[in-house]
Amino acid sequence: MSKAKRVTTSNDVGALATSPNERILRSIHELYERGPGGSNAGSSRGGVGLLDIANDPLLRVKCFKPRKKVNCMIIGNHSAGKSSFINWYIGESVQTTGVAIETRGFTFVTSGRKRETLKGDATFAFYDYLEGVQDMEGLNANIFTEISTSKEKNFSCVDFLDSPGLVDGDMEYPFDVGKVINWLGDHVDLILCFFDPIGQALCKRTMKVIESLNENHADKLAYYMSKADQVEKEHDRQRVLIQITQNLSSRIKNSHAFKLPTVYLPRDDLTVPIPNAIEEVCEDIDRAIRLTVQKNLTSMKEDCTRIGARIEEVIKTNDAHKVDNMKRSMRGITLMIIGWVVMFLSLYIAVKEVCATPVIAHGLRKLLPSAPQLELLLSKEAEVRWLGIKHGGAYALALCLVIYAVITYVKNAVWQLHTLLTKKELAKLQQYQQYITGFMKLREGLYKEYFASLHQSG
Ligand SMILES: Nc1nc2c(ncn2[C@@H]2O[C@H](COP(=O)(O)OP(=O)(O)OP(=O)(O)O)[C@@H](O)[C@H]2O)c(=O)[nH]1
Ligand SMILES: [Mg+2]
Repeated sequence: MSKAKRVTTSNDVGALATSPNERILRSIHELYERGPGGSNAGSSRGGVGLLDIANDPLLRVKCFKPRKKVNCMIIGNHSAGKSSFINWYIGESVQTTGVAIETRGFTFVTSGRKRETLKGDATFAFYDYLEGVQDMEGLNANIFTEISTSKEKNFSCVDFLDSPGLVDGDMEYPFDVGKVINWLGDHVDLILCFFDPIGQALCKRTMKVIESLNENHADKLAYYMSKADQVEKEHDRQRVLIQITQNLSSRIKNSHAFKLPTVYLPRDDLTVPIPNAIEEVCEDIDRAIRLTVQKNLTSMKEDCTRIGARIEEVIKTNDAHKVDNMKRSMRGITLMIIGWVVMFLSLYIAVKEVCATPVIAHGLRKLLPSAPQLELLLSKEAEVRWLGIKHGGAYALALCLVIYAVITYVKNAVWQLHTLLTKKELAKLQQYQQYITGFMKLREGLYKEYFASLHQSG
């Protein structure tokens, strides 16, 4: 069965994924990397992915592989409950928590088949977007990846990024923490900001980081008052909320949409009821996942359209080149024939001139004494036969040679042919067109699946 035909099945990629969003994200990723056949597509490295087509030297379309997971960074003051939230979300204590300054570096927490900890170099290799900060002093020794086998909530669609707690004063970070957070802000999809009521909710460093993140990524930021259960009295909580809000309001954009829900890790031993919006944090993560699914589906459509248009352009250009090559060849052949005529004339003049020289003429008379045409060629007039000019033959010969040189130059300039696609290349492009049609169909299938999942959850 041809690869193009295989494109019509939709569910052979991402089959291991459980939730629809996870399945769709994985499928899109697979389609970019290995194509619809995935690892079963025959060749040793799988089928033809969208990236393979885009990167083909015949096309060279810039195209980026969409992410398989949503990247969610958590920032906030020291001891705001960042690591505890991640542990709670995945239902496993992968991150150390406590009242001391626990997290001194950055830790990615991701789902995988085996519990594993990756150090700096491996983390940089795992998250290729970190390339820009790879050489930053002090970061390599303070960046890790924790791989967890947890399947809790939507963890399979999220990569958490735990950041060092922000504090004011003498605290020395082994790297420029503000710079790294800002840099990461450009690459993650969601930034959760935790403010705890007791700690340094008004920490200047936190405020500064939030202010600069707001400049470009206001829409990625979500704010929470964490560890709200530590303040039992309602009016105390309100006071803290007002204080944090006042501090933030001058530093954040779209403050009209500003929300600061109170959250804490669920517990059964509360003496007074305290509102807990922890589900809102999960909902924000879910929303980011849905947005990423939509974004990836849109990117895939755009990429397919761009690649399809590029294939058409290459084929059209090749057709136009074929016609142009014909025209150029006709002009070249015409000039070549004219050149030959001029060259023939030059030769004729040259022979006449040479024969007219006394030594050659004498030799010829001796050699062919009875040739009737010979005298005509060798007559004294031969020297003046070109427009009555003495040595006119030599001038005429020179002129012919110059004309010949000019014609040859023009012919060479005109007769330059475009390189055309080989039959094999053309066939490959036509096959790519079929693949792209198949990718679009698959994408439509994924879109339907996505909408169906919205109805189910709604
Ligand atoms: N009461 C209460 N305590 C919490 C909550 N979340 C975390 N804690 C406690 O707060 C302390 C600090 O929590 P961490 O998760 O280590 O805080 P962090 O923000 O990661 O701290 P750093 O890594 O130092 O920046 C720990 O003792 C947690 O048990 C919460 O919702 N309620
Ligand atoms: Mg921590």
